[in-house]
Amino acid sequence: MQAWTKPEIPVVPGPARRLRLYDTASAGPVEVPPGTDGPARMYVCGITPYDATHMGHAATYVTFDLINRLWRDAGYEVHYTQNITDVDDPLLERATATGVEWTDLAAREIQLFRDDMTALRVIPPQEYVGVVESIPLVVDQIAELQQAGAVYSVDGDLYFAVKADPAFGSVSNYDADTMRELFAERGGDPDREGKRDPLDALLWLHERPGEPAWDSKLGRGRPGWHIECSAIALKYLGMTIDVQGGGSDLIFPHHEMSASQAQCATGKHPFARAYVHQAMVGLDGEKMSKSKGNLVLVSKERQAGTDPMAIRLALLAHHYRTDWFWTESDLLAAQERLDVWRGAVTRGSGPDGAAAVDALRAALTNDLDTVAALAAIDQWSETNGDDTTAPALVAEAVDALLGIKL
Ligand code: 5CA
Ligand code: ZN
Repeated sequence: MQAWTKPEIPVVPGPARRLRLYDTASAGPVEVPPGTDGPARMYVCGITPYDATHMGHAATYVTFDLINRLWRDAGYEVHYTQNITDVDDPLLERATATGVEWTDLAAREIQLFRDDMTALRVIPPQEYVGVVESIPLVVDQIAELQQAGAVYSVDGDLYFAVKADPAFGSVSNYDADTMRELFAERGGDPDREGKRDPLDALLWLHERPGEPAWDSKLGRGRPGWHIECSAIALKYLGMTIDVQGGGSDLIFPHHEMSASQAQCATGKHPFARAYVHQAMVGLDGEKMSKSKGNLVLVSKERQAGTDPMAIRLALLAHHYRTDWFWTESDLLAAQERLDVWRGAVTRGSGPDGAAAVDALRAALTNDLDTVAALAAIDQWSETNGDDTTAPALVAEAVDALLGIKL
């Protein structure tokens, strides 16, 4: 599938720094990629296209865009893949509820997402891959799992046996009760009769009346959720990737399952060197989510005339590992900051530009500390100095590293 328009990315002079990120699996910092050879490989879970793009989605894709930018700054070639869950229960349910074709709904929301990502200056992935166009790939992946002895059938539906992966559980490190609870909450079916383990995950759902289905050697049906990300990541990036990314709502079961399935299919471990998770953005005391309907949409804000750079700056004002609630004042503060920064980079001179750029790099490579990064640019903007090259240099660095065009 076509991604979206790539923004210009200036090359910033001065020594880059290596990136350290908090890894959910080891509950500590890791340096990714581990060596100096590229490419750096990242897979980020994409949207289920039925109500895009809310500020939580935007926070997630802006966070992983920072990783992309910092890797490029450090001289790595970046290989980035993102999926689109363009066939799944919530999408089909929304289409039925609103009386539209599921394919039309998906196409409309994907286009909206592309436009939002372009406006927010998010660098597109090299491969932007839908599930519908990946059915043969997914089927082959399930067949590999069958060969590994990790698949069984319940009334014609195929399941992944989590016990087949000795490392199952090591992404989230959740206890059994938590896993079961989250599995039930997030699309799983722990109580289905005939399953060997309540946590075993659906790989292939045989055809249901009135639902889309595809012919395959597994029978006529459609893929379960987690296998799409294992299959697409393995096909385009291979083992072992540097970063598996998404929101913290995907830690379990989604990232646990997609990693386990990839590990079982390849016999290699681990699927990713770092599992990186954006904390949840909420509204009025609750997680912002399509199912709850409490959404602030990027597209609506843009239509209302909000500068997309102010939206991006509002998101960056919160550290990615802290849950937060979106409010109108986030946007007002961001617009104010944007005005100050724009004023500062059009001055004839400012404080030491190289020092400001280094402070920006130091903050961002330290587990994406955007709060410190923004403070460094605030300080530079609010101080006078006689470095005449500084305004242009700082504007370039803010563009290349934060993705904010001043
Ligand atoms: N298609 C699947 C992933 S394979 C999915 O979770 N789609 S989604 O549309 O629900 O979410 C898209 C991305 O945004 C995911 O990475 C998800 O973790 C993240 N996300 C969803 N809601 C929020 C939120 N409130 N705050 C932060 N990130 C969120
Ligand atoms: Zn995914």
